[in-house]
Amino acid sequence: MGTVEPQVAADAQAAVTDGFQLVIDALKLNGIDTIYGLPGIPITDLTRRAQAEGLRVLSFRHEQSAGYAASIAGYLTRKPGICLTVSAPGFLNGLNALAHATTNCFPMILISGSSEREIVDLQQGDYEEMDQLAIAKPLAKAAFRVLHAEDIGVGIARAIRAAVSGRPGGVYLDLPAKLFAQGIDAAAGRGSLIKVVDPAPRQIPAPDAVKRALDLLKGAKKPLIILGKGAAYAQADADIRALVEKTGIPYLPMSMAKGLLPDTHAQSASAARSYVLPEADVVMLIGARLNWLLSHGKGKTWGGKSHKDWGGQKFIQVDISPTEADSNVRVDAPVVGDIGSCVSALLAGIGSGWPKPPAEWLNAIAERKAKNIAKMAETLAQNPSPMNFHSALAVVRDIVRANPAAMFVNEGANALDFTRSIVDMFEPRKRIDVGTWGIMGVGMGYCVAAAVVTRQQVIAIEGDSAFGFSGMDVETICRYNLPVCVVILNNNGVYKGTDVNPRGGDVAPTVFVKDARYEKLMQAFGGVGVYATTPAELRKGMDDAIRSRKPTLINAVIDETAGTESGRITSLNPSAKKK
Ligand SMILES: Cc1ncc(C[n+]2csc(CCOP(=O)(O)OP(=O)(O)O)c2C)c(N)n1
Ligand SMILES: [Mg+2]
Repeated sequence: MGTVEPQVAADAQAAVTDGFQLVIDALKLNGIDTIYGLPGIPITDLTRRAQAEGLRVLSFRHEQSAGYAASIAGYLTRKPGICLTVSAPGFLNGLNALAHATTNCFPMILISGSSEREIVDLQQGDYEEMDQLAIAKPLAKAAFRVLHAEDIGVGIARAIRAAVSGRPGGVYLDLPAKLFAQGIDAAAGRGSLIKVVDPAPRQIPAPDAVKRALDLLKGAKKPLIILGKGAAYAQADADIRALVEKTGIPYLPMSMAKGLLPDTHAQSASAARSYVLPEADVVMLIGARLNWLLSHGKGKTWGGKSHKDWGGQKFIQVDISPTEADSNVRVDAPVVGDIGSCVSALLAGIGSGWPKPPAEWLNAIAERKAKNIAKMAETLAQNPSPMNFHSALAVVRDIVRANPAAMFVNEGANALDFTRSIVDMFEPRKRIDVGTWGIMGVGMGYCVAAAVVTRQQVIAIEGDSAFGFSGMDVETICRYNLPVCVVILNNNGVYKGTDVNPRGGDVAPTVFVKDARYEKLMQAFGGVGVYATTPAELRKGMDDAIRSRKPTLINAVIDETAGTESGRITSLNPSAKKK
């Protein structure tokens, strides 16, 4: 008898599974291999068991960084990035990233543990009490809660579908503490899991919509194509390039669409942006929205007489969402479908022998481009002391050209705007940045996810303020020994380091500690820290980092007078009449 009893007990154990296990099994069944999160009640054992089951569990120092990592992993892979947090405060820390994912159309699932429903709903003061589902709803594309272990399969399937289908976005999944320990029959548990079939079904555009768009494009005298990050997300790189090249139409890449075609491409109109926007007569938007980043498609940027006037352009809008068209100005030819299917249908309609745009238009753009590029080359060739944004970014530009496969992270104000225009990208989905909101704090989370997902070298160009939002996660970079080279363009503050408080006392709100030694932060965790005051020192630091693949932070000291208020969006900043 004594030898039989343990066997019976083991069998009984194997016949039962629990909520922890079912969450892990459901994620694995759907090809999810990485969790970005931060442990604590009630999800600590979930992180342990997920790791034991072969999932990669990346632990951060703040949920916001974990969330940003998950969001960009979703963008890069077209699979939902998973962020896992504890209840109330951990959930709230992750929520910023969830909203960011929804706004930027990145597929992400924020999974948060939550406290006891009975106590939360009666507001009896539970540990980390909060009605998380209600709070997440307005910020997420969808939000679900699972109360019973047998519903975990459905809950995760619904979350995956909601995150990646149609226009992708952030999804919230609420898992109360009690769920994790619930035991159910193992066979029933297995049977309840769902492997999602075709999670992001293709959406084929209607042939008449494609024809309407091509007819409009064919009649254009000054056509322009604008590529947005939706186009980059689609991973239809060869077709997008073929569409641009076969039509011969000049194109502008939005920030994260840089590199879809190499920025040095003859048809790129980036260096003549302020000429082509007001001059174009037909504009085809591919995965780009007419939001603030494109001045809402109207006003002076587009040649309108005043702030809200139409510039006269006709728009073709290729987008997954049928409600995107007409959001800001009239769209004459909406083409609704997934970008890959739309571009391939447009390509088929174009066939061969599509007439090139009038030479007059192409020559006018080429002339502006040449002039602006020559002017920029002159500025970049200068070597002022102290180093400024241009002389530092001339180095970064060379290094990215020599390492086109490296992932490139960028945030800040001047540190963002100068970098975006100076540093060319050569391959799709290499540049990841502040996105639709111009959000600060994505930096270190993006670095971790970019390194983990792509296994490529990561280069991050960070404003000193931008870096501070997620700076502690350099420890995470060191802990996982990731090939990340962070360059801080350090001008002692937000926009610049020269503001003074007229009353004396505290320093001005935009100013930081002068000559802060950020590189020591990286050294504290075993990484390489470099203090660079010249382009030569910066170049050596970056070269060494890329050669060694060691976590590296370069504190690049920039002239503190070099920036402008709000970088390139000064016009959006209400300025007090009385200073
Ligand atoms: C989450 C968040 N908080 C605040 C801001 C406002 N903001 C825009 S840029 C910026 C920092 C700019 O300074 P820095 O990163 O040092 O870049 P610089 O212009 O100095 O190169 C701030 C705080 C923001 N965009 N996002
Ligand atoms: Mg700064």
